[in-house]
Amino acid sequence: MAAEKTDKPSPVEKFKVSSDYLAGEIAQELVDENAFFGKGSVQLLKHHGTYQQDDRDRRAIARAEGTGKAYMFMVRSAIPGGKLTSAQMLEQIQLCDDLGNNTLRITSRQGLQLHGIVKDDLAATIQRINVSQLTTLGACGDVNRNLMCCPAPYRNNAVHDEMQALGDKIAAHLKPRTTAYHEIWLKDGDEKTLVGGGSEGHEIEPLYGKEYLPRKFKIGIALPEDNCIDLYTHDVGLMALTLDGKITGYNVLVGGGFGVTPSAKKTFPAVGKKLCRVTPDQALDVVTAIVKVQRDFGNRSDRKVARLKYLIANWGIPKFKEKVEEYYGSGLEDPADVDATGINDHMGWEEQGDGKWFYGLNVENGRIKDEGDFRLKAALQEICSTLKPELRLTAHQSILFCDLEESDKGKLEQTLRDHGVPLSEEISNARRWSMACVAWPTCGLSITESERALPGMIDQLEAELDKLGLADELFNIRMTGCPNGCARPYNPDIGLVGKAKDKYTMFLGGSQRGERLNFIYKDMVPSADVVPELVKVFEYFKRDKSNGESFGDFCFRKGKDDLLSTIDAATA
Ligand code: SRM
Ligand code: SF4
Repeated sequence: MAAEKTDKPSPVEKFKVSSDYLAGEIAQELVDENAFFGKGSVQLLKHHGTYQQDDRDRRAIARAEGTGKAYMFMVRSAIPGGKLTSAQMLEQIQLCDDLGNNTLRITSRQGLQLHGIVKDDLAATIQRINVSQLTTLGACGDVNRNLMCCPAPYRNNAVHDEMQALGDKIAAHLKPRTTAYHEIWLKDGDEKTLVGGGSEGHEIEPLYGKEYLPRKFKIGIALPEDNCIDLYTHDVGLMALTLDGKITGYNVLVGGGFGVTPSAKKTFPAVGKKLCRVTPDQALDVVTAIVKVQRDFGNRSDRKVARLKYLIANWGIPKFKEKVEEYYGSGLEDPADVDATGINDHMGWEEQGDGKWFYGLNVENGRIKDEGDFRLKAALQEICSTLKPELRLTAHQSILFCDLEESDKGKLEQTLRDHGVPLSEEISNARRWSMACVAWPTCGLSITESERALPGMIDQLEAELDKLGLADELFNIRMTGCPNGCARPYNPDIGLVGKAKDKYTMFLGGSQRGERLNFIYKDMVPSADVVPELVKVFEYFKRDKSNGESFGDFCFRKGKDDLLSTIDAATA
């Protein structure tokens, strides 16, 4: 599936190449009278961290009124390891109130997204994010995306700080260097060097060149005993190997990725495979070599099969490794025989190892909002302006308040309670381990509801699990509004993927550890039947699980045929 050099480049390739390093017509179109950008700019804008969208809830009304689409923009900040200050969070919240749709969203890659920005406010939004010393550059587009890293601020040894430091180094190294970002969005006098790009000239795109990468590229760093960032779903996953509290090296996993087009048989989800083992000193250069191999050999004619996972499926690991070694300049050690053994969502109180504390707050589907008695946005504003903790965003769309004193604990909990925000400890396992992508009304690709549908299903599931005496069971459930997989639904215990209007494909048999794909249990399940269908499987699980077996491991052991035939027989 690797493209032949003679294959015609895809239209997006042409837009990139002719854009003078991502400038294109964006600056001119930004000030025209339209509420939207043209086709080429829409593609280029992604590299600047913004997507043109329209309010899909309003489409029918707009059609009836003859007013056309209600255009608006999603603006994504890339935040390596999800590490940000209280002041930066306060500015994003202020932005969502001033210019967005009054909500802010923590993403499944430890980033932040604003929705509902109109074109006239786009530049001001990006400027304000930059002034707060975050950036949207490279948050989307055919470049390295937000780098994920275990966010837990453990300080009993240097392991977590070292992983984050490596992540910061890789993220900075792989940032686009184009000056177009600064020229288009930032005002004179803004701190231009703080945001990743340089100001030396366009020839300084030494890694990406004018074509950038064939497709998005994702990198994550985690530990085998705590795969909280879902390492196997990344183009490149670095699994830290430790001895006596020190990082001795990293196992490099390659070729994970979840986007699928069910009608195109050539597409598939994949979990990363072990490539090699590197020392901490080698990690940056080996990752860079992998990026360069994908840059030079990834498919540039068919974007459906342009991710690294297709190059690896086409070549196989030995050939891919050989090429990486050639680009790196020497041989690479075989990987260690280590796999993920566990996961920690880092919710609740934990001592950091330096006498201070962090608190993990579960944020349902990452949406920070004030709605009725639930006032998370106001609670965050108070916490960030009084306690001023350092913050970390998790890969589960949640938030850690870090570096707190023992004496801050009461104040933090009271602030959350005063604003109607349930503490993580009060949330059921089913809800705490659930995750949904954005989908309607902003995502242009969504087929079904996701973020707005999952909470209601969890309400039902909680009641059913209580009845079955399974409320304490630990399993993860993830929903997406289409098969692109933004909430990573192809490796958890339960995956629900929007397939047709109000219908989902049900996947079972993954695990919280994330190391294997789940399988399709039933297709085209109407939303109203999702929980009843799950309950039947939970009933079987209750009857037949072996000691300590998790729901996902049980489904995996039984397999699809057994699950279907046994459950059909029991309900006939
Ligand atoms: Fe995603 C596209 C939202 C994580 C795979 N994703 C989109 C777009 C931009 C829709 C579009 O192209 O028009 C969605 C914007 C919705 C909106 O209204 O905000 C969108 N993706 C998200 C977020 C916000 C989901 C969330 O609920 O948190 C996540 C942002 C992460 C970030 O901060 O960078 C998000 N997307 C993911 C993940 C999970 C991950 O990276 O850990 C995946 C699966 C892993 C992977 O990349 O393989 C993912 N998104 C996709 C794909 C399929 C890619 C593919 O290889 O085929 C698309 C569509 C595409 O690229 O063509 C997509
Ligand atoms: Fe949109 Fe599909 Fe991603 Fe959900 S999975 S945010 S519906 S692209």
